[in-house]
Amino acid sequence: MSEYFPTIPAFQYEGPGSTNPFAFRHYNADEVIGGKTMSEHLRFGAAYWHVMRNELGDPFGAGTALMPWDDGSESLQNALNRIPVFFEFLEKSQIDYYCFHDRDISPEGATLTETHKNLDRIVQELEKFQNETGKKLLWGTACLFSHPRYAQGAATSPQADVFAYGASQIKHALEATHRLGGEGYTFWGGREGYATLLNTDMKRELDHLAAMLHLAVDHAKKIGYTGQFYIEPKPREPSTHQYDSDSAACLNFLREYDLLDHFKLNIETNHATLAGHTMEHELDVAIGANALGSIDANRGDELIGWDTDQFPTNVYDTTQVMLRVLGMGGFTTGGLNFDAKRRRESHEPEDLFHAHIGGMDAFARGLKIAHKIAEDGRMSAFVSERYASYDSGIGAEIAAGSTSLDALDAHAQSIKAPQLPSGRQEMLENIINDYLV
Ligand code: XUL
Ligand code: CO
Repeated sequence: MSEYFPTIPAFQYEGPGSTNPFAFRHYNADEVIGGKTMSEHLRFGAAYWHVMRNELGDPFGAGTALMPWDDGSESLQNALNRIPVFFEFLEKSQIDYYCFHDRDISPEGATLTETHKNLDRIVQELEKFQNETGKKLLWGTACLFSHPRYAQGAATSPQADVFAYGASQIKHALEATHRLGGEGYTFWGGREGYATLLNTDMKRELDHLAAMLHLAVDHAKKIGYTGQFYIEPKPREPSTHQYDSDSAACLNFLREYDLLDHFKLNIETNHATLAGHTMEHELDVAIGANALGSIDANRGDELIGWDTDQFPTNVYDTTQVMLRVLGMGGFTTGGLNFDAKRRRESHEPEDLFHAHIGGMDAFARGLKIAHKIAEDGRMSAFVSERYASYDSGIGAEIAAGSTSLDALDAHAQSIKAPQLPSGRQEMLENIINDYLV
């Protein structure tokens, strides 16, 4: 088999003292932490769109990425040529999963029928490489935001024929995901929103969006696909407002349209911050509804107001994420998909490896630290104690919904003015820092 990355060795774990840029300092796939191996906890995924298709352009300049294996064409042969490159990348990086949009892996044809034929051919090839390497599909999706036909939305387009085109793409992307054993199927509605309310019937658009999701759920049942559906929140960009703007908006939409039994959320760090939330906030909202499915692992830039999709390197943040993943008992169908790209200046193929090794090590450290914090128990004990007044007496009656305003009025008038214990934020921050060293 020819090597596309001849200068890059297969990564090994060498421990924290290593200075080898192609070795893990913290990610040790088979090391057991709290009863599971690191690879079982972290379930890393690589994004086909960033690894294979991102040319590293920005709004002011053309792409810079060197991709000697790619002839730059939109041909089926070029799409086939990328596949062995991607699997060599996955193998050398010890990344077990991947994710794709239909249009990342396979080009549009002259007709929609030809487009679907292209996808079938590519899926056949991906299946072969999955079988040979043991790599797995974390989730698939359809790209319903790049082509000009989707400029005014796909499921929320004012044109029913565009809706039908989108539905056709979803049907085939779902079937491809099913055939490849994909553990999930994601909806990210990049254009499912509006540029201005002057021309928008929001209620109709939301009804249509829900109709599309119901059609996908029905089709999954029909073909026997039992993977998990996800919605990926993001507030804007490319549209002015996206209906799936944050975790709370998605959950409300899913509840309103009777879809909550079929969907969980795929939460992305940079989307959380664009929504004006922390990642922890978005995760807690989802976990509270038992709806955290998967994570698109990346980070934004504090100084740039758009989706910079940088690799996660901040151990404080990865610790916060892993505290929550451990707290909910781990991923089931989901994982940590690196929806992240190199900077435009990092244009050499080897930068793909530096980027992913950094993200994997940052999450491995986050996992180890989060596990220690959980074992220590002081953080969770503090939070339990903070709400202990709801465990008995009048608090337990409030929590159980078995009291009334009359009873609370009588209680409040019979007691001394309430005293508040400290929230101890700084003490808790110090506990986290104790474990970061
Ligand atoms: C865009 C984004 C998407 C989704 C999949 O910001 O995150 O790549 O993850 O469509
Ligand atoms: Co994403």
